Amino acid sequence: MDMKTDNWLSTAARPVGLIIRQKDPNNLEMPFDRLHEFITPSELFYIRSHFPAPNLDPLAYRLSITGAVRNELSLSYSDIRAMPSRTCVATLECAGNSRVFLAPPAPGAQWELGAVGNAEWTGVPFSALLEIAGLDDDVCDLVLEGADRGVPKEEPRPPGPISYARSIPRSLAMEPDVLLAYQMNGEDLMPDHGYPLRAIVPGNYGMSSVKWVTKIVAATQPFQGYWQTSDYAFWDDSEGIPVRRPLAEMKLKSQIARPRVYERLRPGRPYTIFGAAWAGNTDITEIWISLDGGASWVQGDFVDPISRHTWRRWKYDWTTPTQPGGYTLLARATGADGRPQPERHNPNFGSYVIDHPLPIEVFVTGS
Ligand SMILES: Nc1nc2c(c(=O)[nH]1)N[C@H]1C(S)=C(S)[C@@H](COP(=O)(O)O)O[C@H]1N2
Ligand SMILES: [Mo]
Repeated sequence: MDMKTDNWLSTAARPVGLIIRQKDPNNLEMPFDRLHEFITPSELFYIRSHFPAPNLDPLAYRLSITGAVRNELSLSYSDIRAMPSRTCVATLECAGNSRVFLAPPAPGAQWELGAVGNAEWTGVPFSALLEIAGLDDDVCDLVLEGADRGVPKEEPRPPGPISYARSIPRSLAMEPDVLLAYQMNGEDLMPDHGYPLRAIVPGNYGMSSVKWVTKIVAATQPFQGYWQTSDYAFWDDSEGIPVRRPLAEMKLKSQIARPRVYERLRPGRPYTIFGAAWAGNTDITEIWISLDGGASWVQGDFVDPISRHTWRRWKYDWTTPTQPGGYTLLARATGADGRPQPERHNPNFGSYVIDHPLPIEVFVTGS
C-alpha cells in the first residue's frame, strides 16, 4: 500500500471530522480552527440532536399541515421536490455554542467554538406551502414538529416521550428565505442534519430550524411547548416582572478560529489572526481585535462582503510580540446600529446566548 496517500500529508486544507461532545444522540462540533472557506463543508458542519436521528423512508414520508388552515395538506417527498425551489446561504449557530467559556460552568453540552456553520440550503419556501394551505386570519404561530422522540433529560421532565417541536411567528414564516430544505451544500441532507426535510430559519438560533419535519400546525394561540418555554427560553422583564420568552434571533457574535486556545507562537513573526462574525438580522460592519486581554483594540479586515444571515470571515495581520509569555486575544464585532457585542454574558440567558468576546490565551515562546 502506498503510504503517501494525501491523508498522510498536510491536513490544513482538508476536513478532519468533528469533535464528539455526546454520542447517541449525536452532538458533534467542528474543530473551529478548520475554518477556511465561506461555506462550511457538510462533513464539518456541527450536529446538535436531542434524540437519535429517526430513520425516515422518503417513499413513505408525509408532511402534514393542519390546524387553522382552509386546506389541510398531506404532501409526499416527491410532491415537495416537484415544487419550485429556492436556495439561500445561512449561518446556523446553536444557542449553547461556546458554553464551555461560561464561569462558573453551566450544565449542558460543553460546546467550544464549533457549534456554528454556514451552509447553502435548498428547498421549498415555507410561505409557498402556507399559501396553498391558506392560513386563517387569526393564526399567530406555525408549529413545526420533528419525527424524533424521547424524554428530555433536563428538568422539568414531561410525563412521557415528546417530539422535538418549535414554533415561529407567522410573519417570520412568510419571509422568503425561510425554507423547508431537502439539500445542504448541493446534496440531499445527511440523516443527522434532518433527512429528508428540515426547516431553515435564517437569522434565528439553530433550535428554530426543526429537522425531520413531518407535521406543521397553524396555531391561533402562542405555542407553549417544551422547547419553546422550558428549554431554549430566557428570562425577560415585563414591567418589572420576570417572564419566560422563547429564544429567537441570533445575537451579534465573533469568534477567533486561529490561533486556537493555548497555541504556542514564535516571537516577532507575522501571524494572521483569522475568524468569523455573524448576527441575526443585523449587518456586521466592524471587527475589532484585542491582543492584550481587552486593554486596547485594533481594527481587523473583513474577507467576505456584508450579506444578511451569513457570517463574514475576517482577519488581522499581526506581528507576534518579541516578549515571551502569555497573551489573551479577543475579537469583538460591531453591528450596523453601531452597537458592539456586550462585554459580559447576560445571566438572563442562562446557559445560552454566549455572545461576549471569548478570551483566546496563547503563548509566545522564547525563540
Ligand atoms: N427535530 C429536531 N430538530 C432540531 C433539533 C433536534 O434535536 N430535533 N435540534 C435543534 C438545534 S438545538 C439545533 S442547534 C439545530 C442543529 O442543526 P444541525 O444538527 O443540522 O447542525 O437543529 C435544531 N433542530
Ligand atoms: Mo441548538
